[in-house]
Amino acid sequence: MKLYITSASPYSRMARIMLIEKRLERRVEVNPAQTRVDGSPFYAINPSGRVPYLVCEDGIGLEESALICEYFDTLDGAPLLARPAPLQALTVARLEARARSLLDGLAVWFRETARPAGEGSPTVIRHEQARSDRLLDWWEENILDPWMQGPLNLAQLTLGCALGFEPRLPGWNWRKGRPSLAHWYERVASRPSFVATVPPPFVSAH
Ligand SMILES: N[C@@H](CCC(=O)N[C@@H](CS)C(=O)NCC(=O)O)C(=O)O
Repeated sequence: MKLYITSASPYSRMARIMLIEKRLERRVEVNPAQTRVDGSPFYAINPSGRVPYLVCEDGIGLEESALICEYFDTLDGAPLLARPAPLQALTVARLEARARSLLDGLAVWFRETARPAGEGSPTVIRHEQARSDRLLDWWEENILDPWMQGPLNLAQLTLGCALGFEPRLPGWNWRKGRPSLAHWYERVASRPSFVATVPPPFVSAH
């Protein structure tokens, strides 16, 4: 299998973490992809141009980080991710959606920051900063939910990658006033799979 990633992408990081957690290093070749570049050869592999992207052994292509994580988890018939019984499925799905909202907003914030000088929108950045503040306050109140404290699941993986996006957003101090969330994060971030996939710091060109 071939996994296409960029080292800075938090979505790619989710797939890379699962690859390590599931010890799939020998089965999956990890390839850096060129994203957001005119004429990138990656567009011939994945028409959406997004990472992560997995080309399975039978040639089928999968996009979406959560889907790729689920796929990796099912390969050996011994799933690692904690899954609720069907009647509780909504409980975990709603936590995962909340974490995904934070991650999606941070990705937009970063993208605006990284645009060429004069092209980033301060209005969009302010909007995303306010959104992340509200969501982080919500997480500070809800991080003791049993599904966030128990074995790893997609909600924890997504939230961990959102909070772990901090090297890409210089000056973002999500820990301030959120001791429970900071405590929770220390445990997740100490997993070897998280340690091995920390994104590189962002250095602004302007
Ligand atoms: N919902 C997708 C989001 C993936 C995504 O937006 N990836 C970004 C990198 S962080 C990307 O590939 N951007 C390139 C582009 O938009 O052309 C997922 O969960 O995998």
